[in-house]
Amino acid sequence: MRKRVSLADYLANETQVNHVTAELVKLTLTIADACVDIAALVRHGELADVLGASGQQNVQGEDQKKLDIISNDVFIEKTQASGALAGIASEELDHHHPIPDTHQRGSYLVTVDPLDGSSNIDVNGATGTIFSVLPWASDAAPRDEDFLQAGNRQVLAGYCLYSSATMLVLTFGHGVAGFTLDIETGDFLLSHEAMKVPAETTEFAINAAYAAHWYPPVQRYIDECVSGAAGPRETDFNMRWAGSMVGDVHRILCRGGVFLYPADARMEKSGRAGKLRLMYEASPMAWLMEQAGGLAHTGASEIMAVQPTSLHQRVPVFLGSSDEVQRLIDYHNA
Ligand code: P6P
Repeated sequence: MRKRVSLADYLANETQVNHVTAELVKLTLTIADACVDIAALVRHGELADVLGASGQQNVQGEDQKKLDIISNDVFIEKTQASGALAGIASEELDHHHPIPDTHQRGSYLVTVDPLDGSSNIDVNGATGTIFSVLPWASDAAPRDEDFLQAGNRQVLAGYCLYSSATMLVLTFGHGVAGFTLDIETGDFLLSHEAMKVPAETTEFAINAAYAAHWYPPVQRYIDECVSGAAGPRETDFNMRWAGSMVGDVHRILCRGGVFLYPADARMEKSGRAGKLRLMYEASPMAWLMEQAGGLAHTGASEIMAVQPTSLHQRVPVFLGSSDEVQRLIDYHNA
């Protein structure tokens, strides 16, 4: 195999060229280490006796898988010791996790979905860890409300995809880079130098089971796609739905596509503005998409511009190939 750039070498270059701080480099390497540990647990599956339900529910009222809890514990245990963090907010915790006094507090906050798509875990489907890093300029310990920063304040966003290969994909605001885990050495090696999302696509991702509840702009968009060459789009479309945002987003970063998780009438009855969470799903994925030349929108606002009002706030999500996201924005404004 040809010599590839390691994550550590890539980060050293980011420090030189793009002034990524040593503290943020340390945090990135620690997050990568946590993901290597989670990947090992996911890869061993039933043999590691970590599959199945935990019998507990998280703040979202969702049944937690054993691996949801274990992944959360691994991520927190590793990153709280990095010396770069002042606090950790997780999908699996009602409130943020403060950094224990035994560890040095740092200049950053992280929000994390430790195991996105965990409903896939028992059927060996794609899952992932999604993370978003925000600045924290104070020496004081943060409060929950200090995490409520818009996506355009992120300094690092990324995910680790646990699938055929384990891949770390991240951005510091200078493009999107993908690293593939060499399971022999445990190193992430640069494999996708500058990921770009084509503006055009004929592939959409949505859970069509909820079609009866969609609002008109989404109904119109999907109807037109499904009408294919005989319809107003005058071309046939394909559909994919991974059941894991990380899996769908990675496919879109690799070959284009448009991902839709809209709010719908069903959710409105329960007061929810969508399913996906802003802080640790929509915002980090939105930055990756924009950095790769795509768009990310709620239908009413760029996702990166949404000012959060709560840690576990949900938003509608339309992201991916810019021509298709723009069409969805236009349909919402029609
Ligand atoms: P549905 C996983 O639970 C998740 O949060 C995302 O990763 C994924 O895109 C979505 O929910 C799947 O939702 O309603 O199709 O199960």
